[in-house]
Amino acid sequence: DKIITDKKREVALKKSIILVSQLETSVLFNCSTNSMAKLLKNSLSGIIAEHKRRSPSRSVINNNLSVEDVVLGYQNAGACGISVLTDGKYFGGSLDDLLLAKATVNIPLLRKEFVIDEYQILEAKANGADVILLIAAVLTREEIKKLSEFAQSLALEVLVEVHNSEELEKSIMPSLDMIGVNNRNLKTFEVSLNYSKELATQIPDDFVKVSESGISSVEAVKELQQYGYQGFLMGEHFMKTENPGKEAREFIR
Ligand code: IGP
Repeated sequence: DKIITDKKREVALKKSIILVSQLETSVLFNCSTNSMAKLLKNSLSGIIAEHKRRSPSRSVINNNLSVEDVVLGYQNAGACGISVLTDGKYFGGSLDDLLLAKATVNIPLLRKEFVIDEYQILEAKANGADVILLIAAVLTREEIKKLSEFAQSLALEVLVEVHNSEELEKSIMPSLDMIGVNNRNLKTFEVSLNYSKELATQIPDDFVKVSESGISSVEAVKELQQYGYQGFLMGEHFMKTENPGKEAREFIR
């Protein structure tokens, strides 16, 4: 389903315009201030907590909790933002999860998705996202530029995810807000915080540095902070518990 026809695109654009105008006015007015990058810069903890039911690397993580309970728990814990998986096939998520999260909390939301087309960015905006993710492994430099500039034009922030120095070099451009290093190799699922440590010095200071995946201790966060990281994207460690918000509190000062 990678092919999106012009007709589909046109319909989606119309739908999105209607959906955006339907969002509460407060949501629209908050757009410019709901900056995840700014919150991360000003936070001592920098936790971006993720809502994730299952994953290809671990199958079921948590199927019993409601989106509302999870995201409210994260917000009450003091998270800087929440990442909501909207991919259905591999992660059991949906755009409805994102919209429900938007209706429940007011901290910035990241649409966690394999974005390859502007259509998905409009969907993100229409369903309450403040930030989109672009995965450098599946995009060319031209695509990253086109998609990030489109997101910017909708007042969305952009987190670009990289896993090695080639992906990082290809991605650096002014239309990004945050650069995330994924500690998990998406092909082998192998996880090592060394990816973040090794790439840290190569990320220009203009971008908020985010370390993603495989983080499960306060010590690991503190160590990554020494390397200049201000954001920590954590999912499984919280979601595998019965009370993700409570576990998140252990990480937030
Ligand atoms: C969270 P973890 O190991 O804490 O659950 O990881 C997040 O980084 C991970 O879900 C993720 C992801 C992705 C998922 C990072 N990049 C791209 C789907 C697509």
